[in-house]
Amino acid sequence: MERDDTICAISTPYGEGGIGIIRLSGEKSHHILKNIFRPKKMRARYQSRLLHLGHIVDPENGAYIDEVYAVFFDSPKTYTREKMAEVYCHGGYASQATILKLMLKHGARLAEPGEFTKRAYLNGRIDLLQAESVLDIVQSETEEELKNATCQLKGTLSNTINNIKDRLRDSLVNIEALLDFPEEDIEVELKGILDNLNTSRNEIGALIDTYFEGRAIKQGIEALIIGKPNVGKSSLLNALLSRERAIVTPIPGTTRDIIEDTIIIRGIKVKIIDSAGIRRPKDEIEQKGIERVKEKIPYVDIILWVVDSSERPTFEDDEIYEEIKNYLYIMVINKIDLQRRLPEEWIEKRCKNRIEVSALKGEGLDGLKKSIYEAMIGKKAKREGALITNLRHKKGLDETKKALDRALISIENREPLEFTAFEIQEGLSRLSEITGEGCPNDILEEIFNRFCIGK
Ligand SMILES: Nc1nc2c(ncn2[C@@H]2O[C@H](COP(=O)(O)OP(=O)(O)OP(=O)(O)O)[C@@H](O)[C@H]2O)c(=O)[nH]1
Ligand SMILES: [Mg+2]
Repeated sequence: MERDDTICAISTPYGEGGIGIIRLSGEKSHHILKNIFRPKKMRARYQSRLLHLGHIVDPENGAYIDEVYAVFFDSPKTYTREKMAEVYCHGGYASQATILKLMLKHGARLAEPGEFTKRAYLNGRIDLLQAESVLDIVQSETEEELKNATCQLKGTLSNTINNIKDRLRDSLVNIEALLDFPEEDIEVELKGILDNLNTSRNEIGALIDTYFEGRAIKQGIEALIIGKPNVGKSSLLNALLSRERAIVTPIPGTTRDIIEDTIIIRGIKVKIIDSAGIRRPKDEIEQKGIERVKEKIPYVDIILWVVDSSERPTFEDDEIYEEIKNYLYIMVINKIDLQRRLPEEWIEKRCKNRIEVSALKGEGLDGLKKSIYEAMIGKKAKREGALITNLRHKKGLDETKKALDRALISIENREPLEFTAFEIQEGLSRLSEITGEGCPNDILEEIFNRFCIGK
């Protein structure tokens, strides 16, 4: 990827639309656009950031391509910090493609995916965390996701990490002073360094703890409905979705395959998965269906174990309990509109977390949604600070925390301070990779390749 050349791309989605936006960035961007733009009002000089009405014209034959607005941005106050220009044309395929071709002909080259944002990062306008948040904003499907991504773009997470980095650098300076002037009051100094490291380590631990919540916000969670036949699993799916997604009948063994659909609970995408009732299978199809459910158990975030409150429990309920007891589950006691036959002691022995519903009458569903949310996100009011949503960031923080743990142990064991300094330096490098300094090229490639062209 060359950085000296001027890049161009269509930034709006492919297809018909109200307007189409074509962007240029690089030293020649103004020159290229001036070659193909004919303003309605001639001016001595194009003022930066002002919309100019005019036409895109092919200078070779004078052909008018489209009526457009053109805007020129002087560097460095631009998205990429380079000279930039944009054209707002009619949002048709031919108009956008022809303008793009003209720009290419006049010296621009087609941008690679995410190259505008990559230039913003390489030119120091944003750090890598902020660059990644741009992609998160584009890909956000819920308000919660968007809120978190915008927060990251504003620099909330970067600031938290930079503060920790500053504190670690202070510790390094203090250790070096101790190495140079060993006659200083070593106990007092060491206590200061220990406190400093402990605070940093705890802050990193707190950030790591937000990963589960962060991931739930970004990727959503999966809830598997499980239970023996006829307890009302498909009825529950339908009730949660408010539509007849799955077939419901009084015949046990109605559902044979996995059926899934997504609802949003307080801004979190929750994929609800209905499955075949678990029992001794009556035929090969049912057997395959039941195998599929069992295979899914370890991979979902939460299990909704449906039991029928109007029936006495059977050995099948207990077989299911044995399958799921080591995973996160909520017991959903269904059919509470009918007379109760499920003994309380049986329930109590098999669950910590239960909720009573009638899928048929739509009762208790809000309570169930609340329980799912709280089981996943916790009861706490949503925190305002930075959240970790990205596995790359979590891994970096995990490595940093390990390095700081080793640094703390080395002080406690009175090992030479050079060891402590080495571990702190290691932690600092891992943190710097997260914000982008010293991030290996292949990782940068991988990050920006996930962007669309034109962003
Ligand atoms: N009274 C009452 N009946 C219910 C309730 N929920 C489901 N049912 C009935 O129970 C029967 C079975 O419901 P389904 O939703 O098909 O049960 P399932 O667990 O999906 O059954 P399989 O797919 O066979 O495993 C149907 O006749 C439903 O109308 C409820 O809350 N109250
Ligand atoms: Mg069913």
